[in-house]
Amino acid sequence: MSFKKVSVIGLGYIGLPTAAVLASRGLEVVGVDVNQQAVDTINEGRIHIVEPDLDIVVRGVVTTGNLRATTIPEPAEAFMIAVPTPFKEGHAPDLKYIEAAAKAIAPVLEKGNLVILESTSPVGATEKLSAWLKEARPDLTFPQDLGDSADIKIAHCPERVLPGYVLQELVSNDRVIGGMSKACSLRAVELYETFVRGECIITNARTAEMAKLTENSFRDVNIAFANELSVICDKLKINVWELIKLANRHPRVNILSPGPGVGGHCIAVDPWFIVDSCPEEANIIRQARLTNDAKPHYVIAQIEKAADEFKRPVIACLGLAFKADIDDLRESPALQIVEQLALKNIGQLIAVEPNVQYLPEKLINAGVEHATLEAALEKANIIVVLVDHKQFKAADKMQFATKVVIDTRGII
Ligand code: SAJ
Repeated sequence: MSFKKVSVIGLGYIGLPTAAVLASRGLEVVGVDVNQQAVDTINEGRIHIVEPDLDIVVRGVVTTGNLRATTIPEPAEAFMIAVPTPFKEGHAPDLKYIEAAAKAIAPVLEKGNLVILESTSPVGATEKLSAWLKEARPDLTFPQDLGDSADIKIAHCPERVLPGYVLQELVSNDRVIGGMSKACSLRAVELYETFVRGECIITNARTAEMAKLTENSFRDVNIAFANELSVICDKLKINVWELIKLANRHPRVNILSPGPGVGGHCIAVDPWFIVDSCPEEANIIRQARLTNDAKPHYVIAQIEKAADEFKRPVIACLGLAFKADIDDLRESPALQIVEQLALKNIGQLIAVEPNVQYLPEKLINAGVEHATLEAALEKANIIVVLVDHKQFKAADKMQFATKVVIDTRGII
């Protein structure tokens, strides 16, 4: 039986694009979020996040009536949970948003429903979700007890889209579908096949959870290798960018790029879920996190050293976002570096971030100026490249010739 009405819980960077794409396939989609402002914005056909082309798709599906947003869950045939899974103190995963989502949808669950957990989750989270649902609805049966014949079908289908390319990757990426039983997986595949052109590959819920964590840990370990190389090369007076380019000529070597640290809410978070589950075993994974988290401090020390050569230098920091060509400042090493520099009072700070209208309040209060690239280049003694935004890559590099440049992204 094909799906007619689907509910997406959590209308953020993953939930909203997923809801919009499902709605664009003609399904009735009800998006649920606790944030009234986000709900109102979406119902006006607008969006509260930045993602290329998402505004056009949302406007279209809200106009046709295929997508509407609400704060109160209502019955549907399938529920897709796309809420955040941050970590608590000590890097233990915090499942409170999944638990809240489970409690919110439990009253409207009906026999035959499919519940999908899309949020990146530690191994065992899907089983916990099912246990929370069972606790709230003892009148229904669940796959941990009755397997294929349970009333409710539950699966973990981790999102794997890259911010900035979400609309393409939602459709083109392969999906890992980890059902709590075979029937759960098959039902979830039916839902994903309404919009995914990639392959839907079936496994169990625990393997699907671990697959997502593994992908992001793999990338974190590889970036840590590049970041460690950059520090080694500084000491040995070797240009790390040239070195990596040369090493990558080897047919089986593919080193990623060093940077000012690893940001975002995925790669800097998910490896900790593995470390939390297996603290004795996950040594390389833990060390990669520590190496990447140490990089912003290394960059700050480099800037302090450069500033020492001036009386009170003007320091222009290019970029605040956690990576190129997005507006997302959450968990950004660039932002962390500028915030900490502001506390050190080693000069006048200018931040250039073309993707945001205003600087975060913390920076405004600390006296950091928000300027255009041109204005910053004119005034600055020291230029620190923190993000490889397209505007910075396109700048005339002669403008940097007379400045002290600390280029954490290798674009100059
Ligand atoms: N970074 C580097 N050097 C590199 C690549 C990245 O320093 O060579 C830094 C970036 O600047 C950024 C951080 O790493 O600060 C993370 O950026 P990213 O582009 O590697 O990844 P995210 O966080 O935007 O998205 C990742 C993706 N995962 C993988 O590529 C394995 C995406 O597919 C996931 O869906 C997403 O995490 C997620 O939601 O988990």
